[in-house]
Amino acid sequence: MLNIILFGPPGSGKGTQSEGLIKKYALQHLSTGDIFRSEIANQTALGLEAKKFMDKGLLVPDEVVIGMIGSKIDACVEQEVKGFIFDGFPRTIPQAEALDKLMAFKNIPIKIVLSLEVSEEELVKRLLGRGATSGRADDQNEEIIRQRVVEYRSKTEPVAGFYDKQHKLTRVKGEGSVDEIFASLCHAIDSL
Ligand code: B4P
Repeated sequence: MLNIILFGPPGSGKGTQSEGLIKKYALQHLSTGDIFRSEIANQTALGLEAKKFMDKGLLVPDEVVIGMIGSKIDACVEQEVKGFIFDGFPRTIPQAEALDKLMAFKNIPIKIVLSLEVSEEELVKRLLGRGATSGRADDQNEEIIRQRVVEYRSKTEPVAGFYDKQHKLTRVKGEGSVDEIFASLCHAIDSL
């Protein structure tokens, strides 16, 4: 199974690049951000809990995220998918450890972690741009966007080191056109 983690700061293009990768490699997309936004739209208990954190630019607590992703993986494995693309997950070391355990138990390990590298100024510019048109609450205020970057630097960036130690991390330049970045990601996957 081709199991990929698409990693990077908020606004680095994980959602954008996932769209092309899913089509090219026939993968199952699991985006924790998309799942939370759908739960919020449906006003479920999970959505209401996640919203409290997302609106402030904070990460949703690990126990909420890990429980949710576990049941989504189980549902997909039953459908015999060709592989997963994890977009926006794992975002903390406990999430990475939980995912490793889960995938080892199912004997479907992570093959590659692709890290999109983008400067903070470019991230803020992209997210404010999206906030102006998408109505996404967490993209509308520069202070909240910068808080998301702070969360990323303190809690998420160490996850890159976790996978580097396993020799699974590939860093990819995340600035340039969407097509150029897509070509770099495909090159890394095809070199496996
Ligand atoms: P996510 O939904 O994961 O979103 P994101 O990090 O903001 O964006 P992404 O990197 O996918 O950027 P995109 O392609 O859309 O997270 C939202 C929130 O959910 C988090 O802050 C957190 O609160 C919560 N959450 C989610 N997962 C969690 C977890 N595991 N644990 C705890 N909390 C969790 O691109 C952004 C913009 O850039 C778009 O407008 C796009 O058009 C543009 N863009 C993309 N590529 C570009 C390029 N090459 N050039 C110019 N613009 C580009």
